[in-house]
Amino acid sequence: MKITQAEYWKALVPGTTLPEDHPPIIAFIGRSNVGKSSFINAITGKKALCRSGSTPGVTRKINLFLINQSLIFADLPGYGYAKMSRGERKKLEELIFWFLTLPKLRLQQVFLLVDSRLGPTDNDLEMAGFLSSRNIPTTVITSKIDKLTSSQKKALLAGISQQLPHHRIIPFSIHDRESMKTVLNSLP
Ligand SMILES: Nc1nc2c(ncn2[C@@H]2O[C@H](COP(=O)(O)OP(=O)(O)OP(=O)(O)O)[C@@H](O)[C@H]2O)c(=O)[nH]1
Ligand SMILES: [Mg+2]
Repeated sequence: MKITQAEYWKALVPGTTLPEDHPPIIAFIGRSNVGKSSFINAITGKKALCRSGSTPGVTRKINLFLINQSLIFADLPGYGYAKMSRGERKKLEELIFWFLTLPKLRLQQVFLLVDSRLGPTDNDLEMAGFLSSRNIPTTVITSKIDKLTSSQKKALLAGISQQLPHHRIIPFSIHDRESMKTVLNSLP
């Protein structure tokens, strides 16, 4: 897929609805600070499309972006940020599950981002299980692969594919053009 157009469409919060004939959605999910917003910016080639940052908890809403007038990218808040208050964390987690269980949601695919350095957390494995229980096609993106040496990369990827054996796994870095091409080629 070649992305020629990417623009902010709208934020989705409980109470707002989507038109029934909305374009199919690809959603980006993962723990806080794993690199979801940066990932969208990298593959769309628009550095400031999504707000990203070094402090976790940057994305607080479900932000929808219209891609090539025919597809929606959904940038979700992250889960599992330990320093957030329990109430705030719960609110974001509820928002994620509210979205994933919206009736008539045309969710085509999820990109589940996992930090290459940490491997899947319990929350990531739980999310992967939830997505597969609902038959939502899921690709695992191992983010920030540039932070690893090549031997670390091998060992970590082997570990991750053991923990998530039924998933396609794409190693990714916002600094690696080849990994961006692989992701874009995997899109319809
Ligand atoms: N080195 C490196 N840093 C990255 C990469 N991807 C993201 N980052 C950095 O990681 C930090 C978090 O990125 P975000 O894109 O805001 O992460 P997020 O998953 O959207 O975070 P929340 O919105 O808080 O859930 C930022 O400082 C990014 O610059 C990558 O591939 N390599
Ligand atoms: Mg974000």
